[in-house]
Amino acid sequence: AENERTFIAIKPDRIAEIISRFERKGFKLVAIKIMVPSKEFAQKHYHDLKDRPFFNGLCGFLSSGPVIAMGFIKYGRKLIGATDPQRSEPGTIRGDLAVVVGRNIIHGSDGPETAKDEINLWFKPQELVNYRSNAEKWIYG
Ligand code: YYY
Ligand code: MG
Repeated sequence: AENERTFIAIKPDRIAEIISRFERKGFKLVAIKIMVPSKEFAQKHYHDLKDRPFFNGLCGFLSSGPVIAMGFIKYGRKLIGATDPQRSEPGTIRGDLAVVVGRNIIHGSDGPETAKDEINLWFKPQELVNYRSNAEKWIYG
């Protein structure tokens, strides 16, 4: 649907390059901030994976330093690439910029429903901005 959203979280290396990939593809940035998530916050974010053996390390990694959290309008995961960077296609963010699975530099929500939950977890309603981009004005008048 037209209003589907994606939640993206990245580690602070290559911020500009990663944002520009979404921008070039026409994703509209509606929320952004930098924060250091607590371990408890990371556990909430990854709650679906709490029974996996890598859960503790993964939450430790997410809370180990600053994270840039972003909400985009448009849903899609193709730009991100497969979970394991060794299997991500060249041209995807993970394929081009990541090396090991436990440190794969970018999180993207796995569907429009999860995206809603994740945007609600990471952002307050007033942190989401409504606007029309220049491309939308140009195309739709
Ligand atoms: O959605 P995506 O990030 O592609 O994969 P998930 O299955 O949701 O796992 C989240 C996160 O966990 C993944 O980005 C790296 C880490 N992980 C891991 O360290 N080892 C695995 N075998 C699977 C996932
Ligand atoms: Mg996932």
